Amino acid sequence: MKDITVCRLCSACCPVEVDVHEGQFISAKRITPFEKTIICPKLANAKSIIYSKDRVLKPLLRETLKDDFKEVTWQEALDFIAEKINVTRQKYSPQSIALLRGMAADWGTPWDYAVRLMSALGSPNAIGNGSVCFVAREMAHTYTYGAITIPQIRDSKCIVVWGKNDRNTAPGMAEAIIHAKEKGAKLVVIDPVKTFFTDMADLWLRVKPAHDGVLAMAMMKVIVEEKLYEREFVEKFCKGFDALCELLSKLNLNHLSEISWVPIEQIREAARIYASTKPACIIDGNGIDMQTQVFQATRAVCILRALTGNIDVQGGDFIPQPVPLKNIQLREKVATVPSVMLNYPHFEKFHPTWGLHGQSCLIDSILDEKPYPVKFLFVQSGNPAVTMMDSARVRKAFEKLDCLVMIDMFRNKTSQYAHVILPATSCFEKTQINRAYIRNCFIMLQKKVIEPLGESKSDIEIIFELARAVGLGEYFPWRTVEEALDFQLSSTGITIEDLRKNPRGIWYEQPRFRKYEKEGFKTPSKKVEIFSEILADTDFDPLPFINGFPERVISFSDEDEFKFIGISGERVNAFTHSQFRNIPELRKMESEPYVDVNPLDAEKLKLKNGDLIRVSTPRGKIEMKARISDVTAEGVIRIAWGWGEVSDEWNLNFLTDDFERDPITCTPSGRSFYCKVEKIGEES
Ligand SMILES: Nc1nc2c(c(=O)[nH]1)N[C@H]1C(S)=C(S)[C@@H](COP(=O)(O)OP(=O)(O)OC[C@H]3O[C@@H](n4cnc5c(=O)[nH]c(N)nc54)[C@H](O)[C@@H]3O)O[C@H]1N2
Ligand SMILES: Nc1nc2c(c(=O)[nH]1)N[C@H]1C(S)=C(S)[C@@H](COP(=O)(O)OP(=O)(O)OC[C@H]3O[C@@H](n4cnc5c(=O)[nH]c(N)nc54)[C@H](O)[C@@H]3O)O[C@H]1N2
Ligand code: SF4
Ligand SMILES: [Mo]
Repeated sequence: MKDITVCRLCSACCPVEVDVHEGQFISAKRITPFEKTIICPKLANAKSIIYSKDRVLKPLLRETLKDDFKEVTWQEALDFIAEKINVTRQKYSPQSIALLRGMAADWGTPWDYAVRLMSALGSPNAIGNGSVCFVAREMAHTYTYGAITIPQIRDSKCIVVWGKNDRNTAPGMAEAIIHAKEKGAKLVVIDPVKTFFTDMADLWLRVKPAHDGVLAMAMMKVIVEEKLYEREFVEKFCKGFDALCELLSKLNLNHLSEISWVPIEQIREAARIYASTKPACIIDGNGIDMQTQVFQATRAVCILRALTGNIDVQGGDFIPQPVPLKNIQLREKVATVPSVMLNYPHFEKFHPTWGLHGQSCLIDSILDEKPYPVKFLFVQSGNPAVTMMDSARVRKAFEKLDCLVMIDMFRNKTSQYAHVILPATSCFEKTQINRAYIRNCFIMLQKKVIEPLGESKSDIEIIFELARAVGLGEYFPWRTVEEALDFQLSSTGITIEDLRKNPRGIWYEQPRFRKYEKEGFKTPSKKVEIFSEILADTDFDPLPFINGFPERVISFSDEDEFKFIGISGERVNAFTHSQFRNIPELRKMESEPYVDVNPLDAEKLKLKNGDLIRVSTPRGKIEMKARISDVTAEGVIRIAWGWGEVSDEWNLNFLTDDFERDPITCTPSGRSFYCKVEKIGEES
């Protein structure tokens, strides 16, 4: 039997057709409108992931971290959790209970239920990892145009790929880029690393890691000085253009070129191509997200779109028309309770449902007990012991907790600090509405195609169970997940039944371009805010970098010993972050991690391919084999990402820093840091 659903083995959220036989998952393939398609190895091996012998299929419990886990019934696990929650509430406060959410369980409807549970408990501390992922980017877009824009790649004549590698991370987007390029679109790629797309590009700007803000300002300077901007759009629909011109006039292009490592001619060429080829879109990605100045750097990129009038036009960057689901998060119930993120008030509030994403603050509050101690933690669909910056600090914090409850399909390094593991289903064993499909006027059901394995339950059902166990069942009156989803959908006129009948999705409304002409933008001034009205009365730059570029954008830059810039490495097709190294078919594709070293550096360090090297920072060290290649520039190394799940020696986040953060979005630099590289062994 064929069935249609959404794959959520990574955050690309691809629509897929699944072959199911006698209730067993057999295979799946991506649904794509393009002729040239990209095979996803994770999906190709989804069967091995779903039926992996490592799946946790019953609740696991231990009284103390010294004990071994024992299989228990759901009732026993829930009773244990309810007791610990009650003790925490009495001894400390409801807000000493927190929930930390990884990427996997979806920022769609499951997140709403997790937040609702925390609100009902009286804690504002449902925290996601979006400060290092796309949420910081989304805030920068929102402060500029009122929403995050969506690149209209297929119809674009000029595509700027800025810190994104869709070939490995979002195959549908990559296929669209390839398609547009074949139809004649220009491709400009901004990346410190050589990738599939830099090889295909008309122009590749090898920017210095974390210097995207500088580069964006330099491109703006060219566009303004050469009068390549869209005058009518800027005059009618933007606020702050004069202030921008004044700022740009003070910047020196030679200096910007020097600090961003991009030759002046390339800056000019990129600016000219982007500003004069219409329509054009910019695809911005995690290469900019995980920087300590993500907010202003992304704002600068956003302003480039505005200057060229590429907003809300076909083939440009579209302003989405979200599907208006009911907001069920109950955050109003905890509105007066300070969260652990109280030092980042803008980030906490910029979006009605994204919620809180300063995960670093959670670690602060466990360790420093300010504004109060967090003592009880749920970790849902994440592996923070590996994926959060400064793993040693994170682990020290987890050791200090009274209780940690994980909700996951597998054990992982974070399990070392867990008292309970509640077994979650895989994405193919549950029904939910996927966020990717409600942000933009289109809605598709991620539909259960096989029954949950063992005693595993979907993330939403687990929240229902937890609520009932702690006496908050009244907040979750729905008998089934689908009934709850229908309640959320009731404001749209669409039902789950409609979505089932239309498995390929439903347009809530057709996309409308140039909406701003009638409606304005959803910003305080109703214009594109080159100059942010919200930030005008704060200590933050209302215009990106109006008070200069931050001196230090890469951690540890003032330490003499640490000469190399380390970049957190490629997301390879076979894995999602720390996941799937336990799946033999996928592990065969990438059996061990490497540090990519430029040949000039290899010569200086007397390194051969396969030699063992130690990479260290003031935070810690790792050891991996060297791979000599020109993917990075001289002085820059790239360290394979996600391998900390296999071994602590390979945990890149033992090197990263969690103290220096973007002042608005709390984002630490997981992307780049200064480090020391030493050879410690010959090729084996
Ligand atoms: N240095 C550095 N740090 C980084 C990054 C980097 O590139 N460099 N990347 C950052 C980014 S962008 C992100 S998003 C984070 C990712 O951080 P995490 O979200 O912690 O990453 P994963 O390793 O994917 O862990 C996901 C966990 O969820 C489980 N899981 C999978 N599906 C489900 C499900 O449906 N339900 C439940 N309950 N569990 C499930 C998996 O078994 C796994 O244990 O890491 C960030 N950290
Ligand atoms: N296979 C696979 N797919 C995934 C994931 C996965 O783990 N594995 N994770 C999912 C998640 S949660 C996310 S957030 C997305 C992220 O997906 P992407 O946004 O594509 O992120 P990355 O591939 O980490 O990095 C993108 C590019 O940024 C470049 N880069 C590094 N530093 C800089 C810099 O300072 N400036 C610029 N301009 N570029 C830089 C890198 O070299 C890389 O080519 O992928 C999702 N898809
Ligand atoms: S890229 Fe692969 S793993 Fe990620 S959602 Fe798409 S099919 Fe699934
Ligand atoms: Mo992410």
